[in-house]
Amino acid sequence: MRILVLGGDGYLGWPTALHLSARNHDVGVVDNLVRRSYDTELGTSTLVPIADLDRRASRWQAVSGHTLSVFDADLTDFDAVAAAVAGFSPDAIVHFGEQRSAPYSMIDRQHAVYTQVNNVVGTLNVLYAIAETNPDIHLVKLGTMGEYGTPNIDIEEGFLEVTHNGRTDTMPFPKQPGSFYHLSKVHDSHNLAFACKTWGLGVTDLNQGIVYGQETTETALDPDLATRFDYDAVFGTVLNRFVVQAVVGEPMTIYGKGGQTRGVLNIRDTLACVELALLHPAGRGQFRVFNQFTESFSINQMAVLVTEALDVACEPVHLDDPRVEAQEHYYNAKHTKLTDLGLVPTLLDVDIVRGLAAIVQEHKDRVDPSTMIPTVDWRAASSAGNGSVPYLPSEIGVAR
Ligand code: NAD
Ligand code: USQ
Repeated sequence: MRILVLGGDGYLGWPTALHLSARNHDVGVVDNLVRRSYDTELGTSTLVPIADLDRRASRWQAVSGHTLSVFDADLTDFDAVAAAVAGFSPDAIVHFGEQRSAPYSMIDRQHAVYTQVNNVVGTLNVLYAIAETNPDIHLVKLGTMGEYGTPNIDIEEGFLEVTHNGRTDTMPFPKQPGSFYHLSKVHDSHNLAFACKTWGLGVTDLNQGIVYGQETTETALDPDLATRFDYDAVFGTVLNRFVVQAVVGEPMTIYGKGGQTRGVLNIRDTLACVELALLHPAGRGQFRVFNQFTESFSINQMAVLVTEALDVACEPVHLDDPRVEAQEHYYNAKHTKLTDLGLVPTLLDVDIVRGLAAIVQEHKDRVDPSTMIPTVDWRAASSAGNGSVPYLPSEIGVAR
């Protein structure tokens, strides 16, 4: 297949591009490198150093013999998206290219607006580019399990059969997202479903859980092929953060009671799931939803697992939860569609945690503990910045 990976310079997009290229697909990578500018804005940095995109691509060619086509394009610029799609002529597009941090979207009005414009407009442009260029292109779009929130009923894979006043219909599962970022994914999902119905596009919406891990088979081949690893309080996700905190001797930061339960998956399973979705495409006019995670844990359980796996010097701390979220709740989310297609999960255990800790250990001199303290307060609605994170609104979305 010819596959265009949008957001292909990011944590997940880069290893996915390599994974697909290694399997002899022709892969193009689209990115405007904005993720690197959030680091400049926030004063943060990936724990594992990463090469620039051109160097990554040329190193991959040297190591594997495969060429990656690189497109420097902002998805909110329709002409640039259309040129990349027409120029590469893909059979499928994998769309990772969004602002993906919930805390970043909750910093203040500018960051909320930026996140929703970037994500919703970018995805709309991709849909239009597909519809105009070649409606047979299968779009595999990264959504999030956080679209559903934490309802007091079982979470189905995308749709719920509802009987109301004696009549029955299958409806999109109700959405109760917990941040302006997660809301952007809900808006995307509605736009995707509408485009499938209206233009007959074929789309797979992957409602992915929290990803942990850093190394994949291909990224391990050369330091210049490494993918990023975020541990700061804005972009770092919980398990990755706990492992870094444990290695450097900082307390693991449990927000609130720690009964928040989430679906998680290993970074290697992200690659496998995307590949399965590509190999078994949605048909024309079909809007599919897969819940992409392999197991679920409460935050307290994650802290216990890391404590058991590593020689942890500090007790975890329960901080006041900076987010507005249920801290104890029912959670039973279905996730059978990808295993039905053949996914063999890589489950979290002490060996996986130790493997990740070894990577952290190698780079622990790069850890800046000050960036691990949560400063974004969900309850503070500010149109002028909450003062805790330095940023230049005029640069958001254009800084390189
Ligand atoms: P990331 O921030 O590391 O990568 C996203 C990439 O998209 C970056 O390289 C960024 O520069 C690029 N990008 C953003 N806006 C763009 C635009 N307008 N034009 C072109 N490129 C743009 O994020 P990630 O962790 O790799 O996540 C990838 C996708 O997976 C996101 O859509 C995210 O919502 C989803 N997801 C991630 C996780 C996780 O735990 N990391 C979990 C569930 C879902
Ligand atoms: N949490 C802690 N301590 C921490 C960090 C987080 O207790 O130090 C808690 C949070 O309060 C939350 C949970 O852990 O309840 C998850 O937080 P997170 O930052 O690990 O993940 P989240 O904000 O949900 O976002 C991440 C990715 C996002 C993706 C989402 C999948 O950044 O792109 O969409 O995971 S999901 O959670 O299924 O929505």
